[in-house]
Amino acid sequence: MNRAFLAIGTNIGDRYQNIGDCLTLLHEHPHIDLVQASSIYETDPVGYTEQDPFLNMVIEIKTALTPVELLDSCLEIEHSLGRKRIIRWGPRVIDLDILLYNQENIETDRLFVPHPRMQERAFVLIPLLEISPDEKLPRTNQPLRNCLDKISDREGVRIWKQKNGEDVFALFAN
Ligand code: PH2
Ligand code: MG
Ligand code: MG
Repeated sequence: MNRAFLAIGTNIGDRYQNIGDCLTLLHEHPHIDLVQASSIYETDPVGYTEQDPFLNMVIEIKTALTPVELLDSCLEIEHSLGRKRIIRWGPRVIDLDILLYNQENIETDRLFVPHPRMQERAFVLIPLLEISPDEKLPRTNQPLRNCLDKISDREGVRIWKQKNGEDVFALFAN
């Protein structure tokens, strides 16, 4: 079995519902087990700032899927939740990104793992470190905690729903 971390982001429509739908589809996937969830954070948009705030969270999964199979499953889930790609970094119903896959370093046409911008993004690092405080980058072995220390605008990331074991969090083993 492989261990992976996924980032979920949404800023269109009923954001909590979108997260719930996304987690339900992941939970129903025959080759994905939900292990751990972060709390849900509300975050100021990064990159393209003329858009509504996001809800973001990070989850840990176990999977028998290869990285590319996992990518295809993520894209399928985005598609079935109505994701349309219009503006890069623009508003989205759901964004489901692979952050880490074991300690592998993957660079192909379709997929870069670790996610190339995760080290600069407090909306990814804060929830990731909540569930795995000692997580490191592959190859360099750099603790991700050190990356977060270097980011100045962490105040754009606020707890929106504390992880509590109920509702969407009930889908997780831990
Ligand atoms: N995703 C982006 C671009 N900007 N900003 C926030 N706060 N949260 C996101 O998930 C996000 C973003 C592209 O994937
Ligand atoms: Mg994406
Ligand atoms: Mg993304």
